[in-house]
Amino acid sequence: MTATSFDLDWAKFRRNGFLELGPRLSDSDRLAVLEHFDKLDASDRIPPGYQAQYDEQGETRRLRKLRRLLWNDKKLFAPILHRMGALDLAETLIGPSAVVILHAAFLKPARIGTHVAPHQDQALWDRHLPGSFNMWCALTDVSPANGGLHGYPGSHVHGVIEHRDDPDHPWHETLSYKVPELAERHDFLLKPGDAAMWESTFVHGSEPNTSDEDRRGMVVVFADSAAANFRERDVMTLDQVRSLAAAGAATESR
Ligand SMILES: O=C(O)CCC(=O)C(=O)O
Repeated sequence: MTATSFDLDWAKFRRNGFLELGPRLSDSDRLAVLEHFDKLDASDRIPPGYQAQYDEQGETRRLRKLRRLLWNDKKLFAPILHRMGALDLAETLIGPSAVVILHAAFLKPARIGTHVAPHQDQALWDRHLPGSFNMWCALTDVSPANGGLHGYPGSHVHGVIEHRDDPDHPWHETLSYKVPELAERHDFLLKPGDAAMWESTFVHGSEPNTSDEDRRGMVVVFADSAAANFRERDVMTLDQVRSLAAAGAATESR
């Protein structure tokens, strides 16, 4: 499979730290992913490789986050990452040394979905991964009405900012204390299948979901395996994911 070059406003990306990419995921792929997550949400035996986290209230327990999607289900996710252009985007921005380091779902369930406090991804990693970026894809509508997704334009230029313990956020240290000093918040307004991308020092987060509809998103993170000191082992190269995608396509056409 050959790479398609992405013609995007890279100057804007460098300036703001993020870009909205418009529609990237087809409805059929999106519905396949949602069906997969629905099955896992209904199951009390999720494979431990997904490192499932839950939002809970009273009797209700719903999936909040799943990790390592590609590693857990290569057959489903490799062709989808290929078709949504994630691999080509990584090749355009980073080059052929780009690798997938993370692939996760943020599933913010209706009524009980909790917030993701403002943070920089790079600050939560224990190693510096220069040039890394996220491609986040909406699986449902995404707007402030359902907890949405937001970020702070230009926040990436400060490099990694000190994160602090946050009593309101059990999942990780946050930048809640810093928000008043950041530029005006940008709320992403995404239709199902739309995607956005951001640099790993771009400050972003989301609010609780008080609506009656789930707000679901899937994120894939790429880093440059040719960067100095790169020592991630459990990664997938673009060629590996493309071969898995090609193998999936061959099976489907049989
Ligand atoms: O989907 C969300 O609510 C947060 C996403 C996020 O923090 C991430 O993709 O790094």
